[in-house]
Amino acid sequence: MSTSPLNPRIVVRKPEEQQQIDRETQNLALYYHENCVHCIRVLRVIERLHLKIDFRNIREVPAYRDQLVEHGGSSTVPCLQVRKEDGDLEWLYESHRIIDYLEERFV
Ligand SMILES: N[C@@H](CCC(=O)N[C@@H](CS)C(=O)NCC(=O)O)C(=O)O
Repeated sequence: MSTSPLNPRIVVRKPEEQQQIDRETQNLALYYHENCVHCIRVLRVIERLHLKIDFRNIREVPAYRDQLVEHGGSSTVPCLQVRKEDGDLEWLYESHRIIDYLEERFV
């Protein structure tokens, strides 16, 4: 992993590294909506780190909101769903916690 010469905050990876990261991010989904400033902060980090994460807009798809409330325990966004190796789902709330998680795991 390196960073862009034009913008040291933008992560650049070799193709094989990116493929490995893409495999890992198949287990992540972000519940969000577009008018949420906290969501936008998380989305910017996802973009900067070049992560392919499943985006689930709870205003466009009511079923996503239902999943979030039923399994996550709250309708608050952003929320990152993490599918662990044993198949269990973890629901990570709070934008700063989500950002810390992504930066620790993918930088
Ligand atoms: N401290 C939280 C704030 C999240 C928050 O306030 N989200 C709002 C949208 S911007 C929300 O989902 N409100 C509706 C609800 O909590 O059900 C964070 O940083 O993630």
